[in-house]
Amino acid sequence: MLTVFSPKHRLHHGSELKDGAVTPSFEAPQRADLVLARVQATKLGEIIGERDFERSCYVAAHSERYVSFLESAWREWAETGRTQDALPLIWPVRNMAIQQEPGFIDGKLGFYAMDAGAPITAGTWEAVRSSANVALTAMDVVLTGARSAFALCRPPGHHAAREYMGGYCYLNNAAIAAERCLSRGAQRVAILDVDFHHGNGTQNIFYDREDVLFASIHGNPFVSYPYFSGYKNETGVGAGDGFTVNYPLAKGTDWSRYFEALSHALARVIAHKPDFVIISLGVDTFKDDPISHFLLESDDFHRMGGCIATTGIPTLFVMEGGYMVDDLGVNAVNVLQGYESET
Ligand code: OKP
Ligand code: ZN
Repeated sequence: MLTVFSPKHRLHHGSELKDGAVTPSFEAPQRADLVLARVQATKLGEIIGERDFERSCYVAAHSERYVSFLESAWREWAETGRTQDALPLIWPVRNMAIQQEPGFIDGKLGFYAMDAGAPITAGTWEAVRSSANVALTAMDVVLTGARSAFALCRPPGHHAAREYMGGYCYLNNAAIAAERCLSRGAQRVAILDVDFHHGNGTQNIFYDREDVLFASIHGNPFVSYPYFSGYKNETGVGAGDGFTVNYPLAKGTDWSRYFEALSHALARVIAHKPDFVIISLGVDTFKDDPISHFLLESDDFHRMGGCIATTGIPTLFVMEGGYMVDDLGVNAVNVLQGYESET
């Protein structure tokens, strides 16, 4: 399987609030470098760099004003004389003016964010853009006939919605890749999100759409981030009703219970008859992940890849989360090798 990777991901390294204190983010540059090292060590396949894509490819999944905000946020923040990461400190909530973009950067940060987990630094936009370009480049490899490809994206994307960032995510790489398929003639796409956290951003982008199925297996939002999205009764709206499928699972979920949900989700994916499948590949379902509560073992990721291969549909893997860095490379590449062993 071919891998697409950009060293530009290293331009983004931010901080986050953990237990009320500012600390270096779990979503650190070494993550992508460790996955790349494992791709190399296992000789998974060729590794290529990303191509550049038009801004309109990002706007296909996001609003114009949100992309403009991402492009200029660091400059606007730095112009006020501040040098630390830009983090929002106020958000529009129930019954506030949530349609009007503020004119000052501090207001814009809250307007375009769901949490304080997506800091903007000097290199953030370059890295974010490269991450989306990695996904687009890998998608094009599958669009031109490969049965699969691996987009080694960083930063991740699945919490980024049409008009907000959050949870380490800025541009939604998987959604941008899905829009790419459709613009290149695909009729239907399925996105299966196996990251521990609910892909609220991807759900948001396609919630009213019948052409893009979104299925997600994740920690029950009643007790897990992102808390306000990912319940079973969220099934889509309008024409999209029935095209969002959520599988919230309990803390302590192990492979046998995970496998049940995965089998259901894959059956739904196949029923959609998609031209392409996109996997939002988070491996923070691992038993030792520092911010998650599932119990998958490294071998289970190999099994997961084998299950995904049973669709027989061309598949793009897009890297999302996974924070136990000691095992991250093995776990992520196990999915890809498990997939290849069944094709
Ligand atoms: C990203 B992905 C807020 C940070 C809370 C965010 C977890 C994001 C997970 N200060 N933690 O789905 O792996
Ligand atoms: Zn996650």
